[in-house]
Amino acid sequence: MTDTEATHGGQQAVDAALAHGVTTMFTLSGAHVFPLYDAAVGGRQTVESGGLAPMRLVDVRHEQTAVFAAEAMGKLTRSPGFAVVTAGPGVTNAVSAITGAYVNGSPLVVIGGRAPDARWGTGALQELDHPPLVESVTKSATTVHDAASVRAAVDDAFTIAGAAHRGPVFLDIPMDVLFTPAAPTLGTSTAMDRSPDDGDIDSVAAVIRSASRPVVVLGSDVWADGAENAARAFVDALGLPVIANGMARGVLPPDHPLLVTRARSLAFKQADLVIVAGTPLDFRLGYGVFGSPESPTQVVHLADSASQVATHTALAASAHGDLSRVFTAIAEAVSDPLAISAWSDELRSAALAAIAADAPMLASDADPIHPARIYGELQPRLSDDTVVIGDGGDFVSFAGRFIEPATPGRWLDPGPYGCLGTGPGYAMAARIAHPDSPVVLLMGDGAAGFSLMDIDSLVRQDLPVAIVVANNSGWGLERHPMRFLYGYDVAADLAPTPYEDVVRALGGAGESVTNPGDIGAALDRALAAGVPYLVNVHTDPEIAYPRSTTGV
Ligand SMILES: Cc1ncc(C[n+]2csc(CCOP(=O)(O)OP(=O)(O)O)c2C)c(N)n1
Ligand SMILES: [Mg+2]
Repeated sequence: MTDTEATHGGQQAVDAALAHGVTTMFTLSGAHVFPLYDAAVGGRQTVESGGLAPMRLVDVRHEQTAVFAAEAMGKLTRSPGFAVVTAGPGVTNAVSAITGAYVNGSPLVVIGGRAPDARWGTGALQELDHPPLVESVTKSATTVHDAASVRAAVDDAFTIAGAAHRGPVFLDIPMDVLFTPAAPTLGTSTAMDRSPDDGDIDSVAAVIRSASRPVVVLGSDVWADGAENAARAFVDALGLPVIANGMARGVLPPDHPLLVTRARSLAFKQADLVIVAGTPLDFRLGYGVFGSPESPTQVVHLADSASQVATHTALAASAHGDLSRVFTAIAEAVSDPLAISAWSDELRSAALAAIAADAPMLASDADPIHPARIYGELQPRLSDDTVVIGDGGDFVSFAGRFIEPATPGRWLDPGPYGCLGTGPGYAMAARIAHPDSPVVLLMGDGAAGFSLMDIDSLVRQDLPVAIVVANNSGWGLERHPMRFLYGYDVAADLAPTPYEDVVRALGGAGESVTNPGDIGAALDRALAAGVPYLVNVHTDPEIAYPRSTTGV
């Protein structure tokens, strides 16, 4: 078939997605989007003969799971994930997940169905003008009104979503436009010039050269921009200690002498320069204010694009562009390693001391179970390629502290938008993107309630995942801050529900654990199960993750 043959909009959209290397469409059914399915499966003949479908169709039980899964494909593969949702409630159910992708900078294309143009304004089923709803949380949100333009519009959507700074693109296609065959016109995408500015690089280099206690923070965009090797070469060449966040965790392996993530507060207090790369200067980084008011620390911000360079705080210097080129250019401009080994050794020692100090907590025999004990058992069972996903409050904060990934791009946390319920969707994507790697999904019992029904989708589609729920019978990360602020808590209690029974009913398996000594064997069974397997660990409701702020 040539590109100029008349095809329906679903075919045009799927052709465009395939041309961008997309292999999976996540969806929940609705008649408004049937042509997209028809194209994905290759039509009736392919389905009836059991032939090879052009694109894998993964259907779920709630649209948010479809979009969380597509977002996670973007995070894991660094090219846009793809979700299709039906008109009206299909789109509104997708909004939180689209927003998460926007805040996380995850490349994602979402196509929504839409009531037919020919009926617009007459009260058609699920008639809703979606783009204004998602405009503020997407890079682009438009409606395709011309049947011949679907291919070009979807092609552009993938190009825009995948270009730094990455993010979601939304398109809706009216039913009559989508069902009507037309000869597609092709898009014309142009590559952006992402070279960093020489002057910016020189300024950054000058600041770095004069620092005596610098520290580097590597964030998710380092991974998203494919800059993990350049980042490592940069810190190795200059001898810079590193704190890793988000998808950049694992850029330096746990035994690397410059990895000082666990000495983060000491580093931020005493550094004279913090170089933040590939992540915003948001609440997770004290809004970019380090040191003390008397001697504030200098800050350099390196971003994947101009729009991401912080404007809310004073910067000593900044640079933006292709992050690999940014790192390489700065390393060349600084040229010699800094004479800071006493400082980096001090931070590394502090990090190792913090890790050593955790040992008793990780081995805790407390009854009820201390949540840290779960990590004590999990740590030795994680292979270097395991994808670890966190969906929850305190339990996931403990994960951030105790799990140090060996490679980047295999740690999926809720990100700064912090939307609970991502877990099953993220796990689905991890299992598809890395079919040969173990996938461990860590969930709070509260978080589990948002999307446990989508274990059904994992079961039906033969996507085994080891699920660990830390069941503290409540919303721990709300219970304890409320007690701290008010002296009491409300709306924070849940029951010690046997969530494994839910998974069993859906065709998976699982067990409850109340004895710390039984956790390890239960994890082994979960990892070997070959089906979604939920280990429901009943943990002490009184234990809060030790934190200094509520993150507000
Ligand atoms: C969709 C959504 N609703 C509410 C919140 C607020 N919130 C943040 S953490 C948290 C508690 C999570 O409880 P759980 O998953 O059981 O983990 P725990 O803190 O108990 O370990 C809540 C309700 C949120 N982040 N996202
Ligand atoms: Mg909980």
